[in-house]
Amino acid sequence: MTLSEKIQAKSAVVGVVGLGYVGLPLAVEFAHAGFHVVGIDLNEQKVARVNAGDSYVGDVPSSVLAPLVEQGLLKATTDFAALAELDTVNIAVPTPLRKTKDPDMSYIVSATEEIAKYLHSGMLIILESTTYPGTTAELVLPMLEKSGLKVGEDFYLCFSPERVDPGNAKYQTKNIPKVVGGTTPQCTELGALFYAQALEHVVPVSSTQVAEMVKLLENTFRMINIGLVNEIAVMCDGMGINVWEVIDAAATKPFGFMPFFPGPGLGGHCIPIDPFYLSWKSKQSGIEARFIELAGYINGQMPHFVATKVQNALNEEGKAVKGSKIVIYGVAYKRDIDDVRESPALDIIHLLKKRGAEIQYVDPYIPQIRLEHETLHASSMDVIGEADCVVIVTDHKQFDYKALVRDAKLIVDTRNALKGVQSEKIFRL
Ligand code: SAJ
Repeated sequence: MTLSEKIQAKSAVVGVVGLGYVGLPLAVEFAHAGFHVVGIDLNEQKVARVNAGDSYVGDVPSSVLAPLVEQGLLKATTDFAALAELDTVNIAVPTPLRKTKDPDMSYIVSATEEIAKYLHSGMLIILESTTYPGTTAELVLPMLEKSGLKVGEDFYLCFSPERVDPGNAKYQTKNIPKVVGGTTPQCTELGALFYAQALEHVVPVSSTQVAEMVKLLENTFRMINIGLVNEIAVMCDGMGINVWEVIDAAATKPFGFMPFFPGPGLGGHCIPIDPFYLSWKSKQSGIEARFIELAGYINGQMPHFVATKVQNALNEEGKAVKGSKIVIYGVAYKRDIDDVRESPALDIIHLLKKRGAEIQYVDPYIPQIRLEHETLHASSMDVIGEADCVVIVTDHKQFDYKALVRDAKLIVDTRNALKGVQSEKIFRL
């Protein structure tokens, strides 16, 4: 049977390298569609938990995972030799930034090295990790063709951006349109056919570079618009205008406007990072990505702006930051999730501690955070009453904002969580 026939008959054995918040949901979707799926991950705990039907990804309930494992449709392993039995392989490994803001391609390279060892005729390889345009053609393809196999004839190679939005109940892997671009037209065709077996909408594009660029445009668009609205917030602060009211009123425009909201800075593992993959690559072609650099600077300045706002608010009470008890209300990088990666709360804590403040934090999703020289454990709501200032950094829905306004002496609200509440003790971004 040809690969195309195997895909349509669902007899193709599907592989997913990287069982994180992207890979595990994808593996589950293909198992759900009736494929035999083999997940490969270096992390033995993750592999053991998948094989026990015990999910560690919020968007994949164990009640969905366990039956697929029991039916033998999904299994996990740390052994890359499993690749020899696979017909398709999706790569969903991390693409972080180095400290120098240069792309860290080490995960993609090591995954591709393993795949190249076991590459055989009739395989479809699809890279999903967010990366700079050209990665698939310039980095992955040559590594795979070292085997002597020819792309578009012996094996097929595509790029398809992951668009997983953790915790989004409305849009999940199955119903988020899936863009896919191949190295050759035949690759694109097979990639599109593959995804069509398990996902609701497939969007074929003409090349891997287009598919890589689509993702970067999406997330750079977001990062730059957040930077713009943060700059507007700083302007409004200087002019004594309530930026939140301005944005809400501007959002009544039924066309040509899309609201973004100011905040304490830019967190997460996508938005602050992905655009620097684009600016890094464009610099190689001699083109300065000035919007990205500027937005990165502005978003990076927001923690400083918040620390100064706290200092000024304490000043109004005749208090110095030094020696003040400050409670950070919410440290996750965005509301209602348990991820603290790149969270601006960490920068704000660092800046206030540097000014001599005593810091505690309250966050039901985050039991502890690792600071430069210490681990801070979450406090209970009781600390609110004794604090000189409470800073709302993450506006979790489950917070009791009424109790906060009742018990806190002074509040700096960086998320407009206390929208409409009038009080001398509330200072807003
Ligand atoms: N943020 C603001 N103002 C805004 C929106 C976000 O300050 O108006 C901050 C958030 O607090 C957070 C950071 O930006 O610290 C990133 O927030 P995000 O809403 O973009 O959430 P992410 O990082 O989880 O982004 C993901 C992305 N999904 C993928 O990359 C597949 C992004 O493309 C989605 O648009 C986004 O989720 C989403 O819409 O929730």
